[in-house]
Amino acid sequence: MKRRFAVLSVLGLILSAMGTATVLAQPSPKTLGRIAEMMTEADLNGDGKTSRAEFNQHRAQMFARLDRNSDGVISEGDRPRIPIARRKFDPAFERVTSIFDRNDDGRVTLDEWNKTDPDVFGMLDRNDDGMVARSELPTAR
Ligand SMILES: [Ca+2]
Ligand SMILES: [Ca+2]
Ligand SMILES: [Ca+2]
Repeated sequence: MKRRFAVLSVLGLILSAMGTATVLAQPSPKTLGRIAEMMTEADLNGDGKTSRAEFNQHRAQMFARLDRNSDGVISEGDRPRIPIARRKFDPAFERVTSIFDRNDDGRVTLDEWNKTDPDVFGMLDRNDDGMVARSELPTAR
């Protein structure tokens, strides 16, 4: 069983995209690419649009991947033993805790994870139909 760490880079994308509302208001080309990539990844049924449900499911999957021991919390206990895996896990873990660990206890609960601010999806869904279509992505001209 090969645990792919692509998901961690996707997570990095989301976290970068989430930085602040300003990031989305005046995104750099790099950020635009990341956001587009993230929304494409979250289009789980491949219909070219990402629904909020798909977005949430995608996020739940990411939480599950980081919560390696499945105790409902992303914490030190999830750090892989294999050094090469750890090198990839650590930066993601640090980013996650720095953003989501609201009560500063070094752990990110599912509750903390779900309280993201700002609401990236809401900002991307410009016509407010609960879907983010490719044409709504900031990369689209
Ligand atoms: Ca879809
Ligand atoms: Ca855990
Ligand atoms: Ca916490």
